[in-house]
Amino acid sequence: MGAYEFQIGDDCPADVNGDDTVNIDDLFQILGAWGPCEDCPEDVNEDGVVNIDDLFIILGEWGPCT
Ligand SMILES: [Ca+2]
Ligand SMILES: [Ca+2]
Repeated sequence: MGAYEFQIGDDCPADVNGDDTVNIDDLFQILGAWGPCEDCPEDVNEDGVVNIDDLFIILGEWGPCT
């Protein structure tokens, strides 16, 4: 019963740069896109804003995606 029960299909939403790993690069990309952002890969939960919620998802999904 994790705090973030993300269903990962054939893609990993927290992997914002698409290298199949959630790591510091994705975290920095989140920080770089911080703020209102529509249709951005950095907006992991797709609520139109890149913020702490997306950062926590990144941390929860940390590591290889597959
Ligand atoms: Ca990545
Ligand atoms: Ca978001």
